[in-house]
Amino acid sequence: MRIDVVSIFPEYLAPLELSLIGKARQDGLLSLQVHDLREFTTDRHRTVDDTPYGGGAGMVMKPEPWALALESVTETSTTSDSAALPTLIVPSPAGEVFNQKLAYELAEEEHLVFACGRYEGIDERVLEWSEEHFRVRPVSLGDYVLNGGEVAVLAMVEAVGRLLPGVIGNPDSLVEESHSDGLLEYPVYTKPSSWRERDIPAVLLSGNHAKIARFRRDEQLRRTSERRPDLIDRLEIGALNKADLETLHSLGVDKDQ
Ligand code: 6GU
Repeated sequence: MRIDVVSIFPEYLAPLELSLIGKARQDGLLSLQVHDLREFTTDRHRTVDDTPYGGGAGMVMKPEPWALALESVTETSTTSDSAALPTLIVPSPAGEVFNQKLAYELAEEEHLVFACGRYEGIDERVLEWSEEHFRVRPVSLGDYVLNGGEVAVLAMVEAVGRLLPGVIGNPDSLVEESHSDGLLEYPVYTKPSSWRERDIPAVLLSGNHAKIARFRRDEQLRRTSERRPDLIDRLEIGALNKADLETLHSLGVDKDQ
C-alpha cells in the first residue's frame, strides 16, 4: 500500500517511523510519504490560510496550495487499475466516524492520501475539485474536536497499517480483538495465577476449551452491554446464538423481543 500525508506540521507524523508501522515501512509492506503543504505555496510568506468569506472566527486554508500538493501526489499515483482512483481521506470532526469496518475497507486500497486540515478547515472547493481525482471521504475519529487532522492520521494509519498482510506476525490476533465481531474483547490474564490475593477466573485453568470459550463470550457480552450498549443495539440477531441470548437476558438485555 502507498500512503501520502499532506500537512503543515510534517514533524507531527514522526511516530509513524516507530514500532509496527515503522517496521512495515522498512520491510517495504507500506510506502508512506509525508509532504509539507508549505512547499506548495508560491508567495514569500508561504501563506496557507486566510480569513473566511462571510465573516466569523478563525482562518480557512487557502485552496491553491492544496490543489498543487494533491496534484503532485496523484501525478505519481501507482493505482494499477486506471478506473480506481486513489482515496482522499480528509480528517474532520464533520466526517463519517472511523471504525474497524472502515479500517478493513481502507486496508484494501492501493493508494490512500490524507489531507490534514488545521484552523477552521480547508476551502470547500478543494473537496469538490478533488472528486475528479480521488474518492473523497471526510472522516472523524469521534464526537470531539482536535486542533488538526494530524493526530487523527496517526490513529487511522496505525489502524489500517496493522491490517496489511505481513504487518502483524500472527494474524490470529486480529480475529479475537475488540470490534472484530461487533463486541468488546474479553479480559485477559497471565502469570502469576494468584497476585495480591486476586486469583484468575478458575475456568481458565480447567483445560475445558468449550467452557473457556463460553466464559470469554459471556465476558464480551457483559462488558459490551455495560460499557457500549450502543454496540449491543447494532448487533445482528443472527450473530447471536441461544447461549448468547440467555447471557444477555441475565444481564437485563432482551434483543428484538
Ligand atoms: Cl479527524 N479532525 C479534527 N480536527 N478533529 C477531530 C477529528 C478529526 N475527529 C474527531 N475530532
